[in-house]
Amino acid sequence: MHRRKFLKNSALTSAAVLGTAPLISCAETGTKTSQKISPGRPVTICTWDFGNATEKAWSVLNTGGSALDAAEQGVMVEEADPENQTVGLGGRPDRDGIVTLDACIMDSKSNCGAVMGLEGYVHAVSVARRVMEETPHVILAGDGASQFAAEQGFSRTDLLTERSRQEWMEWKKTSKYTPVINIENHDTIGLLTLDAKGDLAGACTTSGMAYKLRGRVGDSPVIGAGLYVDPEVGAATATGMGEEVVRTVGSFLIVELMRQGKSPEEACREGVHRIMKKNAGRTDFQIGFIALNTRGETGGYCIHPGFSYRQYDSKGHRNTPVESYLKS
Ligand code: SD4
Repeated sequence: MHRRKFLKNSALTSAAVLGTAPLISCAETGTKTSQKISPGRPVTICTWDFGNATEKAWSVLNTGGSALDAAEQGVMVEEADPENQTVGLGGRPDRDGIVTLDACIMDSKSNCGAVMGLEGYVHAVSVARRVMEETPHVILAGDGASQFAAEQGFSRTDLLTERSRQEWMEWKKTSKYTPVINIENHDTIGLLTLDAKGDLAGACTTSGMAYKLRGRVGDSPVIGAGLYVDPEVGAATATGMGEEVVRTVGSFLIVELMRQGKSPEEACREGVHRIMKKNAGRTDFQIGFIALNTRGETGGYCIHPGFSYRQYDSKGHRNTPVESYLKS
């Protein structure tokens, strides 16, 4: 059964159910699960099971494209997919029924760009890239970001699909302000790339927390929180409850842990644990990181509601619970 359908039809209370979703997708020669590490070979990974995104990124890398182009074009696949209700077109709206997008992009030279609360443009990542390349700034937000997108020639689109509108109308009927991020709303895409020249890049894009307060921005467009790239060490990106990732400057933390000698997998694990230590007693949110180092090694780590941990190695799909934080 398709994963999203499966989750929708489930009670969604047990970590075992949630554990069916892989945190990390890899691509090599067009497949999304295998990841052989060899010098000079490009690598790409992304959050969750967005095989089409990694395949696109892989095709860019495999034909000599740059890490930056691959990162952008990979996540654009999800931005354009109306069935993905947490990214781009068809994303779930905010509390007022308006879809707003957050995205950022970063390359090996510490060039970066971001948009926050962008309305009316599908490819937030491409607008973020223009901010990086065409302005002296790093972030544009709200109306200014939309104005910039228009000036750059992006075409305006209504991002709210009928499906997302209907769900929002249903939500309003009970309308207690409890935005959900830990269950179905966990499909933010963060994608990391290493090209044949050894350059790294990353991109992260999302419609954020469903039914969020108008103006709310999570971690995804915040450099250092949702995404970080350091040419000497590696790159990391986050998914899950953005507020917790911002508080801990999560992706920067993962890169710094790799700098200290940890593998991508170990760094992601340590980062998740640090966040959980600050949230003792809470079991209501999800946090995950994936990481890629300059040698092309990859890894990820995720906590699901109920505090069951899942660890992912460079094969990408090891869904074995490795420990329980509550017991330790
Ligand atoms: C946010 N981190 O806006 C994003 C949402 C997310 O998986 O990653 N969901 O907080």
